[in-house]
Amino acid sequence: MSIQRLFFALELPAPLQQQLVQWRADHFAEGAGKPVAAANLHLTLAFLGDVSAETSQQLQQLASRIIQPGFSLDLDDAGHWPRPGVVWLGCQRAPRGLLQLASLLRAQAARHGCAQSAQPFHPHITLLRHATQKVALPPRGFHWQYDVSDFALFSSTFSQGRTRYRRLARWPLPSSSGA
Ligand code: 2AM
Repeated sequence: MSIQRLFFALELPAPLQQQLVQWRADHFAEGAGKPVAAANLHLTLAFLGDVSAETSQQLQQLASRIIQPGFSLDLDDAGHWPRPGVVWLGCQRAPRGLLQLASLLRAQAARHGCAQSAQPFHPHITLLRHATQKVALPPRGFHWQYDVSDFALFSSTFSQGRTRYRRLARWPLPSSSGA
């Protein structure tokens, strides 16, 4: 049976990925860490780890039954976690819809044997990895906003020194106005 490394995440619109990459280049020193490729910028909702095709199918079926309106995400916060060496972008106030969706996916994953971190969920987009030294963060005042209208399941593979994410399935989060 094939095993895949999977995670549920929010995809970022391609123009926003490009804007973030530009902002990162403008505000972080070159040696600050290893930049995540533009196409790989995402917000993880639930990390599943290495799972069987059967578990993947079960979790996809549960994901397809989620009925939840979309929400607006304000990216207006950044931080540095020196221990995992992550520089991230996030939100000062996470929208309730985001927390609900992540909580549901994480609970479903845990029930299917995908161990979830004991750390509280802190929604973030990883910008730099291997950032274990002190990093100067840009002053507050930056802000990107986008409307989240779906979530997706991705596989992650690593080969020839590159991490590749591939979207396996996507589910809509309808507009809350019903439009
Ligand atoms: P990160 O960005 O904080 O490193 C795909 O690997 C995604 O899953 C990444 O966004 C990564 O989060 C997250 N991830 C990888 N390994 C993880 C783990 N052991 N626990 C929780 N999340 C993990």
